[in-house]
Amino acid sequence: MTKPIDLYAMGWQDRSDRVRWLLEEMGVPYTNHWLKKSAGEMNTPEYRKLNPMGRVPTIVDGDIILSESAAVCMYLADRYSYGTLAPKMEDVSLRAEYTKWMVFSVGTLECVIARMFTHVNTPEETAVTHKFVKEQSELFKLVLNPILEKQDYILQSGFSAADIMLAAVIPGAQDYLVTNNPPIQKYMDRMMARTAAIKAKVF
Ligand SMILES: N[C@@H](CCC(=O)N[C@@H](CS)C(=O)NCC(=O)O)C(=O)O
Repeated sequence: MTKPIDLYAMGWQDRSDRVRWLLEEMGVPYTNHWLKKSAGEMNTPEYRKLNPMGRVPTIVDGDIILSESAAVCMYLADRYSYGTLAPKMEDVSLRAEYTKWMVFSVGTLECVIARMFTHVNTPEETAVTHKFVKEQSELFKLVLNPILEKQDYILQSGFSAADIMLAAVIPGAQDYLVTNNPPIQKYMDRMMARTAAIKAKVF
């Protein structure tokens, strides 16, 4: 690596937090570029060249320009922590589990949680949304609790980028998934205590 990775973000608590956390865990040098949405900085021709949708996070790592937080974290962990924060391809079953949790975090968990920001335009709609998130959270507990009751991290092999993705997303459903649910509460306590997470101001 010749130059620090450029990380484009809006603020500490957007989806760039998980990327920053991973970079801190790996000790990979990076430069934060804080974009002010209100000043149109996500809409400039220069930024749209990096991310045509004008969203964050985006990274530039040499010739690589990449967006989508899960893809960014998978790329970075493979490139800079292969075999440690990202299981190796030859560890077939571990790698399969890892990939599942990376995709689950954004494709299943975050999709549901995101409704609480968008489907809340009237009191009636808000009630329906919260009922849905509550019900879905019961399903999430069915897959997460048995694992976190028996191990500290989502993979049996130990802490990985999959924990970063999961733990960065879970707090969005705090009331339904974490509160009064000791396995996930304790997991989140462990994640929030990590030096890299504190440095990256994820929580
Ligand atoms: N699936 C994408 C979602 C990216 C996304 O929507 N990011 C938000 C910030 S967390 C954003 O850039 N929103 C644009 C806006 O608010 O105008 C990812 O995981 O990176």
